[in-house]
Amino acid sequence: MGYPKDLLSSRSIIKRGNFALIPPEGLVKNTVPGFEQCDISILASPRLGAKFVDYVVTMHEGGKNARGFGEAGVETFVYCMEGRVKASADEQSFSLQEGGYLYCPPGVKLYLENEQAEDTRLFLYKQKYQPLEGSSLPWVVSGNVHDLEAVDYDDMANVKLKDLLPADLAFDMNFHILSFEPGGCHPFVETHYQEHGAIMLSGEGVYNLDNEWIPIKKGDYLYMGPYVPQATYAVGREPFAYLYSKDCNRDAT
Ligand code: UGY
Ligand code: MN
Repeated sequence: MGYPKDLLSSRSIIKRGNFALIPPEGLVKNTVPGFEQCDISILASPRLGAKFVDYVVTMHEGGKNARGFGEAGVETFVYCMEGRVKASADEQSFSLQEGGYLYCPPGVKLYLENEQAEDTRLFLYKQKYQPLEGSSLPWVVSGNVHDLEAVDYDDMANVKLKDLLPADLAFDMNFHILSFEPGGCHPFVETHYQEHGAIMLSGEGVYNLDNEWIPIKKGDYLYMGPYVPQATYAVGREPFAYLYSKDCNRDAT
């Protein structure tokens, strides 16, 4: 017989369309067609107010998605948080380790296969692609964040930014990593049209969302809706870093 954990408190905060904090201890396993030998949890989705869908996936030994992920007109992205996965964009295959990622444009399906006997942990994303008249379609992109150049964020030497996808109008969104040294912070409280899904990769901080200060740490997931005021301070002993998506290169609709 199992015993309940703590039913008297929860760190989850859900403000539909505004922001949400989804900690790992509250996640449930979902069945998503195509994923076998995988524990998969849906994070932000249109039901929460997001235009995209985010997931965390733990692939066990033999874990795979052989059906292909991504419907017509949908772009997909996978990031390896731990382990090793074979990620394919149709016939083009990549072996992703920690920090490795693959973007598939609309019309290209994403196939996944755990390459090791141990578990592999992934962050997964999909969104309906917004074409731009007169522009070509985006293309398959793969890389590892450890090979990317980090730039100072807004001239702040203790905050670093990495862009994972090309700065090209063909792309309607990008993934970034922001990393704050302990004590590092945003230069101001941002308020913007774009939305974010963000998974905390390391460290801990205190996040201001809609003028509410919320403790946050590695493993937590944040949804930040359009216009939600947002800023963070890093605390603790190691850099506080997160991977996040941001829509770009399109006019407001
Ligand atoms: O790019 C961004 O909008 C980013 N600085 N937002 C955030 O970290 N909440
Ligand atoms: Mn932002």
